[in-house]
Amino acid sequence: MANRPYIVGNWKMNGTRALLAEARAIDRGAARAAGVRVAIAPPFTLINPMADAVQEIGVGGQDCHVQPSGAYTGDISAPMLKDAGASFTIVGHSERRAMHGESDAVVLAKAGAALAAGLDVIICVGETEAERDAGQAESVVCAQLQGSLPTGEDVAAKVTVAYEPVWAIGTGRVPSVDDVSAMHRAIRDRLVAIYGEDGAGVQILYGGSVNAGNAAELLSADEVGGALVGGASLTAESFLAIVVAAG
Ligand code: G2H
Repeated sequence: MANRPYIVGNWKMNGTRALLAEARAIDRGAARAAGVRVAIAPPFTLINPMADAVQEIGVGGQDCHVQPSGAYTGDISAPMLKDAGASFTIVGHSERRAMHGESDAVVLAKAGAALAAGLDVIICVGETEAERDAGQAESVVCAQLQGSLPTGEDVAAKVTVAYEPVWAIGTGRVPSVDDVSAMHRAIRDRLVAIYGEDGAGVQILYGGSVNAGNAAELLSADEVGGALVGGASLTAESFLAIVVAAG
């Protein structure tokens, strides 16, 4: 059976408990959109109250530490996410790769830690504008996949890939549908090379300035199985418009 479109909100460092009202509204809207799978990755502080407040949507982390516990001041481990009510975590977002110096090896270790804790993982990849201009977009993304994706028995079913061109994140700029299709086809080929036939079932999300106005077109591109949405996921009105576009 084909996967349902998967629409994931990444709230980044936004939201206090007041924003749980939006999550409840998103949850009610998701219940009316049964053909679409919906999730939110709020900041760590909201994972537990959000998990308690919603019924339809998944709740996840935006990152996790590679170790399950220890002297790592300020960090959160995958078992902690799981204990708080998360069912998945994002790893390797470009903001983590750029601002926290996370290499493919670190992203791979984090993905492994998440899987070991019983979480699904959304692994982000994407090229910078300079890399695209240099004609290196596909080779950069494929190298990130090769270095960041965990392997092993039954792992593919727990992995989602998010393609987020760095230059499209929070900028209002998006690639053409043809460019999204070409990259997502290349990612699919690489997934099949890594996972064999299981790679055909891994969902590939597009992320980067997705909004209610451009979602339907971006979601129509080849091999796009959903979207990872930042700014437009912070209100129920804009996020549910994307969910509806995916249905
Ligand atoms: C890309 C995306 C969410 P935005 O980071 O992961 O954010 O939709 O705000 O570009």
